[in-house]
Amino acid sequence: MAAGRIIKALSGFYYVQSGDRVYTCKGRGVFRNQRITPLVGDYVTFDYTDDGEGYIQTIEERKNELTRPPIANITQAIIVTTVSEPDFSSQLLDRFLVKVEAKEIKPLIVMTKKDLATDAEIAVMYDYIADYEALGYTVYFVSLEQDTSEVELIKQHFKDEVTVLMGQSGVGKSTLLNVIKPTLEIKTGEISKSLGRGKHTTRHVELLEVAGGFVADTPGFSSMEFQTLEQEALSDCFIEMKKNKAYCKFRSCLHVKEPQCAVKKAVESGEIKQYRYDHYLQFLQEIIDRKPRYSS
Ligand SMILES: Nc1nc2c(ncn2[C@@H]2O[C@H](COP(=O)(O)OP(=O)(O)OP(=O)(O)O)[C@@H](O)[C@H]2O)c(=O)[nH]1
Ligand SMILES: [Mg+2]
Ligand SMILES: [Zn+2]
Repeated sequence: MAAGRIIKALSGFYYVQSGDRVYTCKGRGVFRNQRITPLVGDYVTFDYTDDGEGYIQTIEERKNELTRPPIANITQAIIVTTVSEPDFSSQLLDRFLVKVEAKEIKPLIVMTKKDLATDAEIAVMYDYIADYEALGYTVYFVSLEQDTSEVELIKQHFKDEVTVLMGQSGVGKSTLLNVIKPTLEIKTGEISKSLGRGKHTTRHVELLEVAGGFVADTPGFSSMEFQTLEQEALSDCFIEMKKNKAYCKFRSCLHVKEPQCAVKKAVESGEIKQYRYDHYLQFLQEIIDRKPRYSS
């Protein structure tokens, strides 16, 4: 029996890294019966034969898990956005931040394609960057191919982390990894021109060893719903609201129309940015309108 971590899942096989070796494992039948699916990122124990093939026996309790991408025990998310191609959307950035905050994953924001932006666009981005930095987030704004010293700083963040790259298709997630570790040679592409709209260049889920940590590059997706997040939990995912909500008159306050709401007061005073609050209201409505989900 040995212990390791699943670094890749493909066609019913789980590739488990233990020490310097990778073992090709199958899940025990009991997992199927219990409807447990081993996930990339799972810490497992497994039996194996001399040829390096084995069966996963136990799965350690997960610290967290995501469904898109299906991966467990993530410690960090790098949210990649662009200043143009595709255009920057603070709403989309907040959507990713909410996802990440809800799972207690540490976010890092990387804005790419600085070289494609006009001075006016760059100025707008720096306003946003000041806002997000004031919230406590770390933000890098770079041209991935040109700003080598800044990319070097981003690289430092990978060490000892299990990182997921998130962001729309075409923002430069795979490019970032290629620049940091050229031997990866991940396929990248311009979605709108050569491959057609919405066609992803990144397909399966795998943890790659990059700069002293593990990273999952994932295909970008344009729609992202809040499938399990509850109404009451949403304001905790806006870190500036989380601080204020303790002072709302009602403990169940959703910060919409309730009297003596500390969050709304902070919006009026400018302490909370109007656009962040608008996104909160938008996401809240999406959660309220969400169709109930029935298990099986
Ligand atoms: N000019 C410029 N182009 C960039 C930059 N970063 C990425 N690109 C280009 O943007 C295109 C898309 O990059 P990818 O790395 O494939 O994007 P992705 O986020 O991995 O996309 P998906 O895998 O589809 O989700 C490629 O042609 C890159 O060369 C940048 O900072 N500046
Ligand atoms: Mg990619
Ligand atoms: Zn309130």
